[in-house]
Amino acid sequence: MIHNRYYAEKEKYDRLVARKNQKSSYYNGIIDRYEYPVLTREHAPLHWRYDLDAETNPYFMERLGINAVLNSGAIWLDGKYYLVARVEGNDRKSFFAVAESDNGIDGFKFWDYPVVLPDTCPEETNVYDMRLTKHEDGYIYGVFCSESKDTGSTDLSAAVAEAGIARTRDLKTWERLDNLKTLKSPQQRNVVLHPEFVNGKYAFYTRPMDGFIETGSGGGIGFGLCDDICHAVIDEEKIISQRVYHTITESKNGAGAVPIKGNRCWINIAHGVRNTAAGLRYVLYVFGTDLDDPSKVVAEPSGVFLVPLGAERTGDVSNVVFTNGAIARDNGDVYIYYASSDTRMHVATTTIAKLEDYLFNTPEDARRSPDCVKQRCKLIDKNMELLK
Ligand code: M1P
Repeated sequence: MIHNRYYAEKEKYDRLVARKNQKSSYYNGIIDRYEYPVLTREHAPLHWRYDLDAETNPYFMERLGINAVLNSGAIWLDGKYYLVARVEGNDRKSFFAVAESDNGIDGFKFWDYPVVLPDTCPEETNVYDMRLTKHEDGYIYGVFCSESKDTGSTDLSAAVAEAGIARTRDLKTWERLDNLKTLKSPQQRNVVLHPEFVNGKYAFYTRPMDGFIETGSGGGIGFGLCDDICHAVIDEEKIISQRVYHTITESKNGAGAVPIKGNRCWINIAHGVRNTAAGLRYVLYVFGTDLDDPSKVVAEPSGVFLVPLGAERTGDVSNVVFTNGAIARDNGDVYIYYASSDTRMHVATTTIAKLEDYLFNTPEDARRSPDCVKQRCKLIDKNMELLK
């Protein structure tokens, strides 16, 4: 028999899923933010967490709790918005699960079962942060971090991060391909597959790293080509977006959402990390690459695009915003899905026209305070004339 308490909890759950979201009062002319997160751990269905049976669960306890719902890949498919979320159990292991919504800003509901990826890597301990690429070859690819214990180290926490690759046509049945091999980089995280062939090859954005946490000599966002997606190997990675001293990418620089094809460039929404006395701070930034040669940066507005604000600033890993999914509709509307503090998912909306205006008309980083003052005084001078 189903435990009585289930019905009360189910009512709460249904109310949460049905809750309408609305734009917050935040304004910067670039993005709209929303009042509520779109996915939280409370969005995980009750039947994933509780044994509903009154006999075997007399206290109606969570048996397999969910700790967080975060970094989600995103895709528009057959009239619906889908997120493939990173769901982290109380046991710290992550898995992927599909949530769908009719409008992209509220009503996200998880499917009854999580994604069951073929278990092809016995050494793999954890998977997370899937980027979904609708590729021109007809498949939807999920590229994600595949983490294993570093058995060559005496440090218990030492791990190895690689890029796992799976593909599907419907988000239901998944085929696992070989992990990406980058011959010159020992570890990879934040790898993204470009949606189009480049010179007839599959093109990846990479993030070379010396170790699991520190990127070390890894200079930023790399770009590399490969012939065979089933056994993907990249010989050469070209760093297209460097880490730079005293900028938001000083400590780490990683690709985020799959690039969006604009009218003037590919729009890349990425994350930059800097170190502070309070630990690492993750923010989003945007850069544009050439439509014919996505390894060539053509627009680099300075500074942050989206930062953690208010309640977003706290969570399991505080002071973090992270994106690995955005949806661009044919009418130019863009939905950017981002996680705050490794805990819950939000949406911010904008348009391709606004993103391109931002990309090409925001001044570049002047790199030094005196030059930044000059840059600001120029803007103030112009405005003072208008305000006279
Ligand atoms: O904790 C913040 C983020 O840390 C990692 O990102 P990066 O590889 O750039 O340091 C990722 O593990 C990501 O999942 C996490 O949100």
